[in-house]
Amino acid sequence: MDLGEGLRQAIAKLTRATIIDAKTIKEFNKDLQKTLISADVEVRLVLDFTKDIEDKALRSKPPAGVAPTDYITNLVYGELVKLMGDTYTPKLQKQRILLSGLYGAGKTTTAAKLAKFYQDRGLSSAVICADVSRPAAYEQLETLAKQANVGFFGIKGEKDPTRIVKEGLNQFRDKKVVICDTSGRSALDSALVEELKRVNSVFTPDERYLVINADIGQVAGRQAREFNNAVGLTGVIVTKMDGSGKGGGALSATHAANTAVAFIGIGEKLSNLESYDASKFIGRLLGMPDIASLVANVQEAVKEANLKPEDMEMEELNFDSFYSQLKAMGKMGPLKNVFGMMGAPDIPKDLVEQGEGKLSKYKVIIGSMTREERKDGALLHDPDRVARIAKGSGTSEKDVRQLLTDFNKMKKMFNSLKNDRNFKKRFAKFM
Ligand SMILES: Nc1nc2c(ncn2[C@@H]2O[C@H](COP(=O)(O)OP(=O)(O)OP(=O)(O)O)[C@@H](O)[C@H]2O)c(=O)[nH]1
Ligand SMILES: [Mg+2]
Repeated sequence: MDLGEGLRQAIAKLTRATIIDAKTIKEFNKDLQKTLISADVEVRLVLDFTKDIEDKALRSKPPAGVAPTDYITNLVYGELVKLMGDTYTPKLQKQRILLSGLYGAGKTTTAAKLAKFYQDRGLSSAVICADVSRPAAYEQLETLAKQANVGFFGIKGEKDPTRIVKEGLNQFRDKKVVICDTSGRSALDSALVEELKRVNSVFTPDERYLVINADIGQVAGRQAREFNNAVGLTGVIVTKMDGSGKGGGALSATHAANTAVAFIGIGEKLSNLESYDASKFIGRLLGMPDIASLVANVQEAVKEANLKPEDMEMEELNFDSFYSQLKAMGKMGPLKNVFGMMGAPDIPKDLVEQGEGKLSKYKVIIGSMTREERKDGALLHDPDRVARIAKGSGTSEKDVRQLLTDFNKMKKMFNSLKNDRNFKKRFAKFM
């Protein structure tokens, strides 16, 4: 279970309680502790956190007209934001950015993402490859820079990173943002510190960001502290927030180490980078709508998925509508986040990430169903029908059963969205 899901479940349980007393709060806190610790938030931080909630929830009374559970939810929200750090406002001005970090943290990808981030905001950008250790580092960054449509500089085979940086800076004098990618190591050793210091002295960066992978969880705190002591950081970038259950641990530990999270990486694509905003991040985890980014995301996603408000007034799902819905889902990558922000977060990941191959297979399978079967999925509990459809469509029974599984998942999700009046109201309001 991920952090958001755990938090939402704890709050849902609290909402169902008839009275809020010391015992309910204690139990609620226990749920919070479990989910935070499983997200790898440091135990000490978790205990402080739940103690604060207990103190506040028991000592203060909700203001008139506010339901106790809403009051406590808000309290939790506020405390989580405090736990996970501050908002970072990227400076939209001329600057040099140095990235450092251990092997595979996401430095090279992030270099290109950052260049795109600033260039999309009107600042011409370029990247320099000063990673002289990793084979093919040059090609990797060159390819990414091309994709991002930003400048690239490197010298193949050059072993002195300071020479590369000097020439790169010379070449990019008229660029507004220049980002330097550096060598990784398996640990922060003296050789890495030495190399970073040398690059630092010729590059003279305005920002020195440490790139870390969310998967390392609370170890992020120690790493941030060590790099900060060695080379002086202006911020930390936490990547792979999309794929890790330990992101909460990494963020809280970074914050506790007195270093600021500047950006988060939320996917492999070059556009999957966000400047860090703790309240937005927590709001999303809790399924509380964040109005500004919600509107922007909805507009973008709706345009892309060709979705109309009527689509939310769905009839009972059947195989006729399944294929078109599945196809729309595929285009709805961004909508997944939007749903999350509107408080209906848990769309099965595999439904959104259908590959083209699977889709076309499903199309022929559905084409081999009789009209009755298409209208009434229950008929397909019959193994003879499954065998016939597999044969007719030139697929296997396993494929047909996979389709049935996906179908049932989507049906379940549609039903829960349909019955969620709040979600529908919010959705309609934003369209
Ligand atoms: N899902 C996801 N993958 C990411 C993210 N950022 C980077 N990656 C992937 O992580 C892998 C490693 O990324 P790199 O950018 O090569 O990491 P690096 O720190 O430059 O690695 P070295 O140069 O070997 O030290 C790549 O496959 C990236 O696509 C992210 O935010 N989300
Ligand atoms: Mg690299």
